Amino acid sequence: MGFLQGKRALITGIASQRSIATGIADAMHRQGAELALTYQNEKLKSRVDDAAANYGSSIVLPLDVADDGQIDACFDHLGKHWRDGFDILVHCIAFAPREAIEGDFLDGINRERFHIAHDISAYSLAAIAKAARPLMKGRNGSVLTLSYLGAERALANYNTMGVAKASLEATVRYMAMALGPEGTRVNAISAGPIRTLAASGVANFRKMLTQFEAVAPLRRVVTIEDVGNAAAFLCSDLAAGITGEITYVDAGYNIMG
Ligand code: 0WD
Repeated sequence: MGFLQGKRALITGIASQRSIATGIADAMHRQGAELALTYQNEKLKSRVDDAAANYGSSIVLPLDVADDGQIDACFDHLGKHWRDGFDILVHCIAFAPREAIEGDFLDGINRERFHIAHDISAYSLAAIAKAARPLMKGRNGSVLTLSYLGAERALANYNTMGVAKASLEATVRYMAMALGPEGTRVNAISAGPIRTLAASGVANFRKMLTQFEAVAPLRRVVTIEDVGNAAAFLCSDLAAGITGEITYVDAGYNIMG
């Protein structure tokens, strides 16, 4: 029996088979969780429908986090399927305009790009958790998001997304404080670089992977399976004492000087 048997999980951010959200959904499914999935737009719907079929899930809902109406509708619908609530909310969503994630930080930033990056990559965590709150209350549930080392170090090209990830990590701590008294934990995984659609937007990503492998103590990059397994653990009762934490799944890269 898997360690997520009896748990219900809503997973956002599946954009392809390479998405980190796919690795998390696979791991949670293996551990016995019942899954619901969201898709950002009609272009991604059929892919997410196929993924849901693989997991034996019939709950597939539209969710563009830029749209408050869709956030409300998503959790209204979910409450109709899972009337007595659900246990796990996985946030695997980020976006910044390309100009804001390449070259000189100040050349690339402006008010609108800053706003979009923070809205989609950081505020959206609070927004969906707020909508999910009544359905998750009192179930020893868990919220999980994905961050990156650029939140705390100045890394070439990550730029405005690094600032948004710093905001995301602070949001994790404030949400942990708010939701802890009702039994809900909130954590982030800071993943090492993985080649996904979102990563292909970051300039010189391939070079970054090569440098990463040379420096990381495990001398390898991490996979979506690595992140998925850690996510399944953090969202399970095995991690009942962990909240407000940023857990590195990065082959040890962040400890190196
Ligand atoms: O190296 C990496 N790939 C790392 C990713 C290292 C560390 C962290 N992360 C983070 C990302 O910043 C993100 O928060 O992991 C999370 C998942 O990213 P991913 O798996 O690398 O990327 P991808 O497969 O592209 O999924 C991200 C998805 C979007 O994909 P695209 O590429 O189509 O933008 O986020 C979703 C979308 O499906 N997304 C949205 N979902 C709902 N509403 C929105 C939106 N407005 N915008 C983007």
